[in-house]
Amino acid sequence: MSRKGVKLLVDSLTRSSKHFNKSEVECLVNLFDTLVAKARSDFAGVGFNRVVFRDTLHSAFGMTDDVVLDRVFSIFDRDNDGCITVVEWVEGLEVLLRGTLDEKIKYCFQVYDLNGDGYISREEMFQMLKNSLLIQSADEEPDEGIKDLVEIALKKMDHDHDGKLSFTDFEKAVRDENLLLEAFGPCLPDIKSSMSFEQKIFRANS
Ligand SMILES: [Ca+2]
Ligand SMILES: [Ca+2]
Repeated sequence: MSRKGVKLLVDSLTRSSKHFNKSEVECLVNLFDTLVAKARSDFAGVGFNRVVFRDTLHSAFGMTDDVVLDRVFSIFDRDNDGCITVVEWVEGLEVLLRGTLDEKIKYCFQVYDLNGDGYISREEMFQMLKNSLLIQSADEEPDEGIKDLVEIALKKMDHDHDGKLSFTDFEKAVRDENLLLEAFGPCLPDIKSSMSFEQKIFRANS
């Protein structure tokens, strides 16, 4: 892209950005260009694919869970074409790094709603909890413990008692108790890795 093109892009992204300033947008566009160059010819010049996305989030934020990373990719890739464009990249990172509680509630709900049908089902809670807990647990019968956790979560969060969590259920529960935001497993960068990411990426211009 020409220098003028980049400048116009940065200006327009800065205008639409809720939480990043101009120099931060510039840094993220530079990082985007590096990633596109790494992504070979899949989406030449336009964006990068799932593999590059996963590697990047893995090394930047220590996110390793494939189920979570696949969901995060789908959330970033809003038009569902398998390619992360510069707009999708900046707007996605905005929620991860600077999101308000509202934005994060929406994001975490989308991660946990694995099949995207608008509800977090028992099975989805089970799968998420199993993924995030098994790594730490040496228990020989972990499934029973996880089933218990699912029932506890439903009891606490399923306000309309239909056996699954709607967005309204989830939102209300997290507003009452913020710690429930990542109730079914980590899906946001922890403070330490997001701070070091910002230091590394935004340092150039600040
Ligand atoms: Ca896309
Ligand atoms: Ca679902």
